[in-house]
Amino acid sequence: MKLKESDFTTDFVNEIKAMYAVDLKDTSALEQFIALGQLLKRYNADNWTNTSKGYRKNDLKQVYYFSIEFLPGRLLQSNLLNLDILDTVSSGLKKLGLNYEKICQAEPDPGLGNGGLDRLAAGYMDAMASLGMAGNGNGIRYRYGLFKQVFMNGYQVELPDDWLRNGNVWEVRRENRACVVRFGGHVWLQEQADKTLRPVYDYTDDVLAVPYDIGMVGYHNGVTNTLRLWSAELPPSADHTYYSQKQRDNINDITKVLYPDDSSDEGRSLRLRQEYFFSSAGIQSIVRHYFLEHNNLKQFAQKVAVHINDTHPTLVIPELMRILLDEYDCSWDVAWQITTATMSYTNHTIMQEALESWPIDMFKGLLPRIYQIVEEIDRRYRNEKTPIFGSKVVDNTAPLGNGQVRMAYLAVIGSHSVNGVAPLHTELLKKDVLADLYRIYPEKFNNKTNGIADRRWLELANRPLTKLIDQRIGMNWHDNPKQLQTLTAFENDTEFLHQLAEVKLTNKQRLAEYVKENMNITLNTDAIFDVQIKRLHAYKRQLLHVFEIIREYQDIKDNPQKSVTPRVHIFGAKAAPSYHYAKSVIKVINALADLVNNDQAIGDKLKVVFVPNYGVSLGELIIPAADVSEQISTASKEASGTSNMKLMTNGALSLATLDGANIDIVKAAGSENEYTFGLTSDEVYGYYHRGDYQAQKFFDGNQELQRVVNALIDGTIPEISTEGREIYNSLLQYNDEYFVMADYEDYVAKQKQISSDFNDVKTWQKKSLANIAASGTFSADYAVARYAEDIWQVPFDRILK
Ligand code: 8GP
Repeated sequence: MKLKESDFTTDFVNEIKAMYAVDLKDTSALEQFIALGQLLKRYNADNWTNTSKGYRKNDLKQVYYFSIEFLPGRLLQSNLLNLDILDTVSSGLKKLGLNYEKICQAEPDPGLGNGGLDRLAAGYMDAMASLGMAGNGNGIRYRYGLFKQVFMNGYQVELPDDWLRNGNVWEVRRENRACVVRFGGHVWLQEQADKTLRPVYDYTDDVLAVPYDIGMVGYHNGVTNTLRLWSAELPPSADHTYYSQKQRDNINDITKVLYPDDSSDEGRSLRLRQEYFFSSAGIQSIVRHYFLEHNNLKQFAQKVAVHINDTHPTLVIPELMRILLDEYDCSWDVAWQITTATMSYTNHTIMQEALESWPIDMFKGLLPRIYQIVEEIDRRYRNEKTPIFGSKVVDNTAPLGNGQVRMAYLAVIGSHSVNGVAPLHTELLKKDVLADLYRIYPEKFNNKTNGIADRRWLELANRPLTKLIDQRIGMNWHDNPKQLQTLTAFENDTEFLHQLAEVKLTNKQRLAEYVKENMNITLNTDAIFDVQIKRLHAYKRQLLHVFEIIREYQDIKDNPQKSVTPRVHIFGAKAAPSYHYAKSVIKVINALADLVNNDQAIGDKLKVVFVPNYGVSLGELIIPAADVSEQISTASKEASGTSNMKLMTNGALSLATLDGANIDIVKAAGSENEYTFGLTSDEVYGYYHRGDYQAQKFFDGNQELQRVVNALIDGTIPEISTEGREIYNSLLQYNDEYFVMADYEDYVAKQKQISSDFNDVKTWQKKSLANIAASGTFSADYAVARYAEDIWQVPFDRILK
């Protein structure tokens, strides 16, 4: 949009007055942020209205991306960038004597997600809008996010993430689009005058689903799509006095917290209610919207694509069936044909424990009509497939089995497409996790490698680098990130490589300031910034990184005179509140940080920083400052990873196993520009098949490793006697489920190589450049374009070459 700076400053001052009835100088950064958000919403109102009108007028096929979580990050800067008014607004605010950075930081991080698949969903929303694609998001408006992580005495403590305390300036409540979602009660089939059977519901618990819409602003194209988040409320028509406090709580609880504690039955049942709640509300709203322009169901699957992001929204399948059968009198066959043609599913993990299933009793009690439909899907599936594939395969893959409703199987059976998120992951789905279903439906399986919102992670998070790139190759890459490849022309340009190093230093200084201010640790910005940022999980092997730190520490202590390349090891990670092992690793890292950071003999040769409360905003600060990107999961376990891509585009070199999308990163940037190590996924599976992995052997065969592992239990690191012992036992008594011991030697060798290579600044920067140049291919724009072409069959405007 076009905006004159003077118009903006006038509008902004007026907005402040209208909202707060005080002078600008008397407002806080938070108030300024909220006023700015309001103003932007107003500036963008025509775009938003016209986008929906345009889709309707042209009867465009719409994609509905269902995800139980979205992790958008702060929206102010990305909205400004996408509206093409970032410079005008930031300089206008400066003219008004305001601190633009501070205003941006006043925005709370939306507590609507927690990790990989949620961030991916948010990035895809941005990409859909930027491609001019009719893409809608559908999720839950959580009152509280996952948790705010603080460390007390080195332990993770979870505080409520009250992110909505000051409201959410980007959202619009649309009470007139609310719908009712039914839980529990009895369902029976009543014969109608025309002899058909219709379900009748008695004694249900009805919940009002109220949508809150957030505009998803496209990049420089005037498009604004909608992310619709549902909030659970008491139905308004009912007399509230008839609701007991318990009933009210039951309703409010549905959208209260992001991730209910699933270690209890109550928590699990709440999670199931959340899943049906947003699936049902979303599907009801889609059908209602479809019928605004159509008067029969014939074109439904040509006009609507529903995407199931991981298994949590799988109930969209039986819910659409329910509506088609019960409310539109479709035959089963017609309803099933429409449903499967509409649905597609992405799997995000091969970890068995993350493949959701629900005890049938719980499911049936909570969702009786949906259960009847799932039963019928199961019955028909068995009838159709058993004669062809035999009862063993069918028993192993049917929606109902072992007393459970198996969500992943239901998702595959009820969708026309199933995709993994990196080539290796997709192969493992076919070969292992969903192998039997792949035999039955080979045509459904395909790969869609993940992509990242590069505008957020490069253009916004790393303005100095963006500026440098623009100076060299112009700005076309902003529209078509693959053009970053042209940067390779400068791989031997000493001046450019020097400038790259300067940019990195600037970003490291920025991070160092934050760390000093918030954690009172002084960082040596000449050191290698070695970064591992991701959820804390045993398979991601933060422990291997810990081992390297212990090794470095012991080495410096043993050889105080030896010259070393200084290192700063940076972690950011939340552990699930009930994940005991992960919390022990946090404690160990913090204890190690205390030991190392306070040892005079170590000085600034080695520092360990565990930044609390890692999230999108901290990522934006840490990633541009990274020299090394730790992607060290056990091969086969990380479906794709996306921090690997974000770090790559910011010029970090990967220290990586051949897992997930690391493999594709190494291919794209060239293996000479990354540090790969460790078992391959075939080797890991080899151990599984033979059953002959012996962690003890690796331990016995390597004295250095023995000393490192022993440091967990011999008092080297104070205050971890319990945690250290647990981890020690997980390695030696329980045989090291994630092959940390097997990969140690190779990992350390690569770390040593890094320490030596880092000193050759020019060669290092050349490698860094190779990473930046090759990173464009991992843009979410391309990923979403592939989904659109292969799975959703929806058109989009921007042609990416
Ligand atoms: C994550 C994968 O672990 C990660 O490799 C991938 O990059 C990301 O999804 C996006 O595709 N998976 C999850 O977050 C996940 O499976 N979560 C479910 C357990 C809830």
